[in-house]
Amino acid sequence: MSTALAPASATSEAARAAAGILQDNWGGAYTVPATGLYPHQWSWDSAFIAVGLRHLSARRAQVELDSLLSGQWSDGRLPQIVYDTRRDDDYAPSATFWRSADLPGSPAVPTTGLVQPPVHAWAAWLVHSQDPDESARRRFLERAYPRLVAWHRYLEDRRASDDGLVAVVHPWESGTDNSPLWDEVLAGVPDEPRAAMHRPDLKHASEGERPSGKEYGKYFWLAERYRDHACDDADPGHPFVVDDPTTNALWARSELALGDIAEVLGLDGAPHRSRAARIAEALEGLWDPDLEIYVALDRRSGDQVRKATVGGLLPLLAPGILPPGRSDALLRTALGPRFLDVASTSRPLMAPSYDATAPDMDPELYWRGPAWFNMMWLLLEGLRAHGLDDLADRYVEPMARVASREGFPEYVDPWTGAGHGTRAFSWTAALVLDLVAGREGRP
Ligand code: 9WN
Repeated sequence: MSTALAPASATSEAARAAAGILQDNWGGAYTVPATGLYPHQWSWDSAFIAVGLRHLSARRAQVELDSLLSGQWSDGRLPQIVYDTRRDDDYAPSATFWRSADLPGSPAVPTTGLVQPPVHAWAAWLVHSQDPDESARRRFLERAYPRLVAWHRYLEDRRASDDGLVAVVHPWESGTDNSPLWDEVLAGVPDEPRAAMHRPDLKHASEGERPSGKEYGKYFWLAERYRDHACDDADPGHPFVVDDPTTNALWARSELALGDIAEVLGLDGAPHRSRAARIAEALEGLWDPDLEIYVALDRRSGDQVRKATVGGLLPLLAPGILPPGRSDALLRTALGPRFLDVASTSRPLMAPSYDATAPDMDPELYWRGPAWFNMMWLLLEGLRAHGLDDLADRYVEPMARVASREGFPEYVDPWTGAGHGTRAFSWTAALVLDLVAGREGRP
């Protein structure tokens, strides 16, 4: 089913260009995030991509998620990357680095052992809702639901601790790789992996826009350690175990979606809603009353990492289950000078990934300041969940214009919109398409 887009306007032009990018990056069963920099299938990328693809073809959006779910491990984990072995030299760490076939419970396809934030159940729900008939015809939810339940069970059984929150064991798992939230914990991680490190990413984005060599050394060291412990989460000496606000907020949001999916399938949605409420309660352990935002928590030291990042606003996605007053406080932070700064004449076009008032905020450096389209899409969904549709709508056209002017970049300077990272980036295209289709679909 296709959504008719309005005649020639800046937004419909952007939507047309976005559709072209998704076509170019489509490989038959999934969409690569970018043909040069990211030549495999990525987990949360596929979920965001499916949200946009549903406007072009509900069937293709289902196939995108089906193909990611076919990379699931027997313990339920959905891997961060499903590799295309034809491109093994073009991205590091590669399938050869992970050797997933040697690990117990790995799937038939080569993958990483790490995961990414659980946005999939929500994406599956949105894909289904776009065309429920096509979804029913292809038994999409029947296939996806048990796998999504197993995925959430993996998170709960293997990654949640007594605090009720899921931990990430590598910065790549957060999807916000070099966020300032990880600096303190990474300080104790060695930066020299045993194997030689290869950086094909630097062929596609400049050094000043990517994590540093030292950070990469730590990323590789942690990945080696996790792999060499058979990707077993019960490794008491693993030095990076952190409760991440993005992962936990999306887990709660996706549990709510599992409730909706269960009901369409004639099952009981209540256990999913209760679990979502428990996650929201547990999120209180990440609340920073001074910054008025959710932060990270280092499980090893028990200390909070007190920095304001855009992921800390994402509990806005689960309004009904936050404690009284939290939504108001979070909205103050979202709309205030650290992020959208709505009262200022120099307000950004999109929310920065990191506190605009922090002295080390860098508008060009990856997850340390630039604005990302997925985070802004999530934040706008959070505003809509609070009835702020008019405000959210105001961002759609400027975002579509910037994306199109800059060639659908991976991330942008929040104020000027100047593009950074790779171009023709799939989730930028998909989410612009979704924003435009959503706005045009509203009266
Ligand atoms: C590591 C694919 C991925 C995104 C992440 C983003 C970036 C990879 C990298 O690209 O991470 O997973 O090599 O830097 O940070 O969110 O999923 O687009």
